Amino acid sequence: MARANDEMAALLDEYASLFALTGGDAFRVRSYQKAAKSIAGFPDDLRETDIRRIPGVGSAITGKVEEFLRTGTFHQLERLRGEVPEGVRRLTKIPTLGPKKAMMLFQDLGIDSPEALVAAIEQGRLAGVRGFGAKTEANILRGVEQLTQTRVHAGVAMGIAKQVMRDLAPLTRRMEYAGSLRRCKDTIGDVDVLATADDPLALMEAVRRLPYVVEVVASGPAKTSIRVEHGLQVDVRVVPEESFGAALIYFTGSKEHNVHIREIAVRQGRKLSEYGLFEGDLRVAAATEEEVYHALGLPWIPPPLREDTGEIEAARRGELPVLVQAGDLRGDLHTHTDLTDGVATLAEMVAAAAARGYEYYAVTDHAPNLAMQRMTLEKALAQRAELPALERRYGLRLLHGTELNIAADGTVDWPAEILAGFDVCVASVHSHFTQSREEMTRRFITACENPYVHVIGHPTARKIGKRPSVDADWDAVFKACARTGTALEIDSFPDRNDLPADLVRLARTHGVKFSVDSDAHAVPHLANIPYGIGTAQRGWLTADDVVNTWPVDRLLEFLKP
Ligand code: DGT
Ligand code: CA
Ligand code: CA
Ligand code: ZN
Repeated sequence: MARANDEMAALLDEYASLFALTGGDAFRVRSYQKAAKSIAGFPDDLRETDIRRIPGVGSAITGKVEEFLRTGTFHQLERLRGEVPEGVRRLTKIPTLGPKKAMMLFQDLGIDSPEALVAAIEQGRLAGVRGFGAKTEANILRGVEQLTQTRVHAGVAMGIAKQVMRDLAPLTRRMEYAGSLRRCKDTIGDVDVLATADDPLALMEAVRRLPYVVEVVASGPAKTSIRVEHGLQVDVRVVPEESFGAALIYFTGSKEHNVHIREIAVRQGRKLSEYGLFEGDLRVAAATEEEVYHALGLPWIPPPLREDTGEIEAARRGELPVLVQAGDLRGDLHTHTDLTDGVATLAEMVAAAAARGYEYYAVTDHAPNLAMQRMTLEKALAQRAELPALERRYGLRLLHGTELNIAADGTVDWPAEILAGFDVCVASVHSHFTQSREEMTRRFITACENPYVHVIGHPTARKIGKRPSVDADWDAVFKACARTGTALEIDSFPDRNDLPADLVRLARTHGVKFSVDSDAHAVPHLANIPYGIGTAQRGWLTADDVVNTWPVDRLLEFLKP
């Protein structure tokens, strides 16, 4: 539970902004805000304090505090909450809109939520409204996106999940993360952890006491939800040992997958829940996921496929793909060194690649057109000259590559005769992100048609939570990739995870091949590969779809111009 002081301060702040929105006097708005600050910063608990001793709290606010201590709220706040609907309050928080314009939209046009505002813009209903030009509308749409962006990328969520699980391990028998994290989604709303424990109450207590807890959202005998850094919530549930498998299926989801398999159970005259598969009172299966799926007449379905997008039908027909695994990779085709913007030397990167057991490894430092990297042909050739000695020393095949820049017109940094000297060329969009769909599509197709371009690097160029994907006719781009034998990269950096899974699956239907790479700029980045593999799995890829699982001879054949 939050401290009473913090709760009261939050209510007063809310009251201040609602008071301002409804045309309240600015002087009083400021006095509410000052009182809120003062209460939040007061060292003693509100409940055990003479409220009048708190600086900035006059008689009007004392009454509100006393009412809050009795009822958990105060009536003036509730009245304003009634006047300004919840959706309008969210509307006023859109960073690029501001409260004044938000209230104007509500009062004059009846727009009562960010969702309604987006719809109005999309339907052109704001055209001609004073102060809402095309540029403002674009800014508002971005602002709405920021407002609703509460998900974190899988790297952040995985780091926290692993930390929580390490810290709780001594109190648990079994523990797994479930939810979207286990399904290998690229963004995570909250982390779900399941555990079995000899002393569930002690485990719940330990969760509440984790040193990085920002807020205990809720805590009971079987579930505790905490908020940690980045505003991320972690749900830890204790489940019975004998139904761990059924619980793992349930809390792994997705919800759509769960609904579908529950229907299958119902058609069998059974009932499926997080406690197991039941015939009447008889528990037919519950202990392991395999047991539950088999009892439903299905093989075990890998979590990344569990989205109810055809995996249940495929499972029933015995046609689930044998998904590519991290262990299938024989090498990495996109990595950097301190010759450009990496932080490790070539020798350090190669040593780390060898330690991972790779059979081959491509060094692909940036090409000259990314001006700040100060790359030159001389530097690239000098790097190439170092490879044979490192190859002998570490016993793996080194490929000399480069990461080219796809210019606005689809051309790349070097002419054919220089490109021909590289074993592998990754080509990526690093500029002109906002070209029109037509221009961007043509740009990618031109790059694909360059016989020396083997892989399109981080194809959408998105940075999760920071930069949107570029806009292109992906069907047309993927057709060009298939036709020209150009692979698409799945960049494993968790803030990129690019190509995203839905596009991976689409590209596969066009017959495109993929390269799951680290894009490492430092030794630890080589370990990001599981994020890219998770995305490949969500895209239904098998090892054969991924060129860097292939033996080196088959790969070199693919890399011929
Ligand atoms: P997230 O957290 O938004 O990234 O996505 P999930 O999939 O982790 O969703 P979450 O945390 O709300 O719930 C975890 C799993 O629990 C979800 O994938 C399926 C299951 N679940 C939650 N609510 C329901 C529900 O109402 N019905 C069913 N069938 N399953 C649910
Ligand atoms: Ca979740
Ligand atoms: Ca959850
Ligand atoms: Zn790049």
